[in-house]
Amino acid sequence: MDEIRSWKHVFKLDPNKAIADEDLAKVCESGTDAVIVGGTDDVTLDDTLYLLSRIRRFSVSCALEVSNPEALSPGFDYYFIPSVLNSRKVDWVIGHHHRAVQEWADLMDWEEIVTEGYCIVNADSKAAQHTDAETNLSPEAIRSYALIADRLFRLPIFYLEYSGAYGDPDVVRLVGESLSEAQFFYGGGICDRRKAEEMAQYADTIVVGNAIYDDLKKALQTVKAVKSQR
Ligand code: 1GP
Repeated sequence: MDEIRSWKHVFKLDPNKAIADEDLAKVCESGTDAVIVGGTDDVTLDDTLYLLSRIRRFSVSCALEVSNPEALSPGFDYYFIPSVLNSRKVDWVIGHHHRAVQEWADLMDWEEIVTEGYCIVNADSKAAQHTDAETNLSPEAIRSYALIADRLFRLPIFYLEYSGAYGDPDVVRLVGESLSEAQFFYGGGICDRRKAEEMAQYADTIVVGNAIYDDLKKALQTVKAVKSQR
C-alpha cells in the first residue's frame, strides 16, 4: 500500500478494447505512476493475459482491478477488489467477494490485495447499470459513503467513480476534504490537461480511462498536468 499512496496519476486500460503496440508503449512510458487493467463487462482471461503480457515489456507498475473472478491471473503487482458501497445488490458490496474467498482463500496473497470502496455516481455509466448503483445522491450522501469507507470500514482506497462523465469539482473537493486515511481515487471524464489539473487538486490519485482510446495525445498530457503540480 505504501507504493500506491504515492500514485498521483494512473491510466486504466480495458482488456476488452484494442490498443496498438505503439500506443500502449506511449501509455506505459508516459511517466504515469501505474496502469490498472480493468473493465466493466466481457472481461475474459484471454484478453487480460494478452494485455498483461504486453504491459510487462515495460517497467510501469500494474494492477488488475477484478470485475470477473474468471479473468483472474497471476503476474500483476496488485489486485484491486472493488466493493460498490452504493450498489443496491449485496453481491457487488460483498457477495462476489464472499464466494471468491471461500473458493480461493488458500491461494490468495493478501499483501497484493487492495480493497477499493467505490461510489459510482454517473447513472448513465455501464458500471452504474451493471452494479445497480443508487446514483441519485446529494453531495452530503456521497460524502457519507466516503466517510464509511474511510472511518467505518477503514478501506485503503475510496474511489469516486464518474466513469464516462466529468464530475462536479465541488463534490470532489468535499470528498477530498473529508477523507483522512483512505487514498482518494477520482475517475471520470478526464480527457485533457485542464481537467486533470482541476481534479488532481482534490483527489490523491486521478484515473484516466476512455481518453486513452478517444484522444491519446491529450490523454498523455494529463500525466504532465499532474507532475507539474508535484
Ligand atoms: C473508469 O474511473 C475510470 O473506471 C476512468 O473514467 O473512462 O471516464 O476516464 P473515464
